[in-house]
Amino acid sequence: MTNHWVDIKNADLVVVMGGNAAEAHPVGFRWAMEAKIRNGAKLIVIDPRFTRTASVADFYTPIRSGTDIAFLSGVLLYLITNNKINREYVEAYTNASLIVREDFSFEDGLFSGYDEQTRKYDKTTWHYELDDQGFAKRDTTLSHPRCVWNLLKTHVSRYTPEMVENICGTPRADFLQVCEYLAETSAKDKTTSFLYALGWTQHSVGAQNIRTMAMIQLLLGNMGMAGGGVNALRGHSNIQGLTDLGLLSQSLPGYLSLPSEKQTSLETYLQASTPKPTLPGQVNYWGNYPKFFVSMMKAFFGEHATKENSWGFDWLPKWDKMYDVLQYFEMMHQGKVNGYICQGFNPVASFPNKNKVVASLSKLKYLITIDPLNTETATFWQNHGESNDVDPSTIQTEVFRLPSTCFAEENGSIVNSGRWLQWHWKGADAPGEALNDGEILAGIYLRLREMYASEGGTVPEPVLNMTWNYLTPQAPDTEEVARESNGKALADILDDKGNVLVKKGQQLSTFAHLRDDGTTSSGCWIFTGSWTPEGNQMARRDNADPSGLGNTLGWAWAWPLNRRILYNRASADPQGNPWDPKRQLLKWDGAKWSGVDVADYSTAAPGSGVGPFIMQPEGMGRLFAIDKMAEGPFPEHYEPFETPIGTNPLHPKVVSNPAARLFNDDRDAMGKADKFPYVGTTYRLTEHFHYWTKHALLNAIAQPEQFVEIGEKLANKLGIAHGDMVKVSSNRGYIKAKAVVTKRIRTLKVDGKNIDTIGVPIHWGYEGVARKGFLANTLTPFVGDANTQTPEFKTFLVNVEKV
Ligand SMILES: Nc1nc2c(c(=O)[nH]1)N[C@H]1C(S)=C(S)[C@@H](COP(=O)(O)OP(=O)(O)OC[C@H]3O[C@@H](n4cnc5c(=O)[nH]c(N)nc54)[C@H](O)[C@@H]3O)O[C@H]1N2
Ligand SMILES: Nc1nc2c(c(=O)[nH]1)N[C@H]1C(S)=C(S)[C@@H](COP(=O)(O)OP(=O)(O)OC[C@H]3O[C@@H](n4cnc5c(=O)[nH]c(N)nc54)[C@H](O)[C@@H]3O)O[C@H]1N2
Ligand SMILES: [Mo]
Repeated sequence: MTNHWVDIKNADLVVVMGGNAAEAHPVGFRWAMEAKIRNGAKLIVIDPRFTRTASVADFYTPIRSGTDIAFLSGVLLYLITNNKINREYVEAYTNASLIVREDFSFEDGLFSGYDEQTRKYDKTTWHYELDDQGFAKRDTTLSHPRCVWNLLKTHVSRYTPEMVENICGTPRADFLQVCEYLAETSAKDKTTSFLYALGWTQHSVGAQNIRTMAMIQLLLGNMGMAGGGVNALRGHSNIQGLTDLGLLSQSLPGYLSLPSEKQTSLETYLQASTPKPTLPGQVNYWGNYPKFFVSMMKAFFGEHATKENSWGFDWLPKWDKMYDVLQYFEMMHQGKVNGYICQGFNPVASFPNKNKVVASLSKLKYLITIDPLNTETATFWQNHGESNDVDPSTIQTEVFRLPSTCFAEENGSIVNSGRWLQWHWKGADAPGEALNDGEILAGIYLRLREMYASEGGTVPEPVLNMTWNYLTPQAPDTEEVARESNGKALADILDDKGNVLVKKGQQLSTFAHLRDDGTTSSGCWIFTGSWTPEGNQMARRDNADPSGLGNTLGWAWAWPLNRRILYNRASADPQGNPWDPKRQLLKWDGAKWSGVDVADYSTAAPGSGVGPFIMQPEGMGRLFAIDKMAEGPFPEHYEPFETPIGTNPLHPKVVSNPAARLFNDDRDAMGKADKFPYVGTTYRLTEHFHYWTKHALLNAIAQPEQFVEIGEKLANKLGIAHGDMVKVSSNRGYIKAKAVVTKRIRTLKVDGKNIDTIGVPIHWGYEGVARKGFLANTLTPFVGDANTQTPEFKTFLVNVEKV
């Protein structure tokens, strides 16, 4: 979230699209209700199903799953044509006025630079035209034909209300009603908050779904505003912490990137990772990359990391390709992986194409699961009848189960969707022989280190040189790890004039004090400030809220630097006056910004032209994403890989995302609408949490067994009655389930055809105390988003029969 949970109450319009907050985030959803009931906000829902969120909304309209880019691009067109934008904001704070290279193009569904062989883009042409000094050319009158604004207008011109209706199946009048709701919040004193989750991310175009919405927020002038923002409602309670700490295959803590094999030296790596400003005078905060990186290496390797050995750069693994989970299971499937450690992850249940996952695990030599529960993954080798019909005698994988504790059984911090690090305290001791994850990992690490020390091995340095100075090495305290993440001074840190800012040995209070000369260490730069000389900031529990805007700066601690609303300088106009006085976050006092939030770059004077989007080299929000997105600088509608209409009404030559993550055998496993005519979509229920709570009796009683939802019209046509047993099949397998016949799912008219959707909740399997049965992911396709590799769980093709 750029904003945070409590801030939702400040919105005039809450749009839930690509999520079902009432059901999946029932506690946080109170802030949407607070906006509606106390502040008179409107709540609208756009979802293929009439959900529990829709049931309390002011307005609901359906959409065909996988078509939100068309819908949102239609909104962009509406806002532009009807001049319902915050023009001043767009001109000053977005890259609308920057001029794009002459050789950039878009034709027949493809942007310039596409290579069909590698299914990748060369992004060189997606860049600004630069002047002699290397700065982007700009036309503040927005009249240059190649300024972002005019390119955007041309790009979205195809997404007329007719086209939106034709692609999305949303009735035109409903679509226009949504446009009107949004348009109202282009006023300077009105904001929209978008709440989304998997309904947007779990698509082969997931990241671009979110970009399109972010572009709407820029046009409306809603970024940086209380009650505005781009608000991802995160899933697992600490999944925000997972990305913050860089637990993805190409990441390092604090959104640094792991070097690639092409970056063979510290110099080439830092050069590639440290951007130069693209407009004069901009903050370009990522320009500090070397300070974050060197400080992290000092936290990893301590005294072993020196200037002479490039801070241990050679000890980091270098990636040759992405090792996201899809890639990894593909490699396993090809027999290229020996062992797999599965920690807090149940891929047989949660990953697409369950039969492929089981076949992949069957090729391992060993599998380790670290989990408090028995999972389908741990018992993948057992025959569970129709739902897991394997022959154990043919599977050689040795499975080790290491029982772990659960989060409530240890101290630690959890980062919520609003980037708040909240400290929590252990509630109870874990049963039996369970150890916490830290102890398990420490145990494995210390034994490996012993083996490297006594037996040697290839590249022993990363293991032997790692800092491990915890009081009890085999059981690091979460407090020690938290202090390490925050970081400290390794020598006296001086300012420009030679005054001591931080004394040697002291905890740091801000990442502004990080250095690239080895005198500071910090495990995760964005967490600097969470554990200062004043102690654990995450444990603070003062909920005072003087402004009434809900920022509660004394409650827990938010990264970065306890800032609650990102880009908050954009809440004031270029002269420094708040766009909306009742949403005033900051005030300029002649020397710095301060107020009811921690200012984002507090010393940039109004009128100085220092853009509020300080992480971007141009200091502006991007309507044209110059070099980031895998499939194009503008979002474009591509059909899901299993498309019910078999074509793309905009450009039949390029149907689906040309840069999506897809392996050859999975392409062959895609089904077509002739055999699988219905759209399958998967989702969760309040009564269960994924695949854990089927182990808990009360949850198992509340929702005892797999069901699927079928619209009345289709059910009548197929002769299926409420409570009948049905077989739902895709080109990858089938499940059997009880039919719930419902009015909540409508038949939609798309590209001249009637399209029906089958809803498949995800929570059951063959372990636990709920009724045993199939795994929903038997049905889903093994294809991922081009940027995040998130699987396309939300749209695929199925058939339904009564059994
Ligand atoms: N009770 C409970 N709460 C949970 C979880 C749980 O298992 N149980 N899981 C947690 C986790 S890890 C996560 S990530 C979150 C997920 O939170 P959500 O994303 O809110 O949950 P889902 O139920 O997966 O899907 C949300 C909605 O997206 C809709 N949808 C599907 N396709 C599309 C589309 O193309 N466009 C639009 N506009 N909507 C679409 C679906 O119909 C569904 O209603 O929930 C978290 N909260
Ligand atoms: N078809 C379909 N598939 C989906 C989704 C969907 O919407 N549709 N949603 C996807 C999403 S968003 C998610 S997040 C995934 C979830 O996928 P998983 O993360 O694989 O599913 P969980 O059941 O949450 O599994 C987490 C495991 O962690 C264990 N655990 C709990 N606490 C601890 C701990 O402290 N330490 C350790 N070591 N283990 C612990 C639990 O017992 C559980 O077995 O599913 C994905 N799969
Ligand atoms: Mo999730």
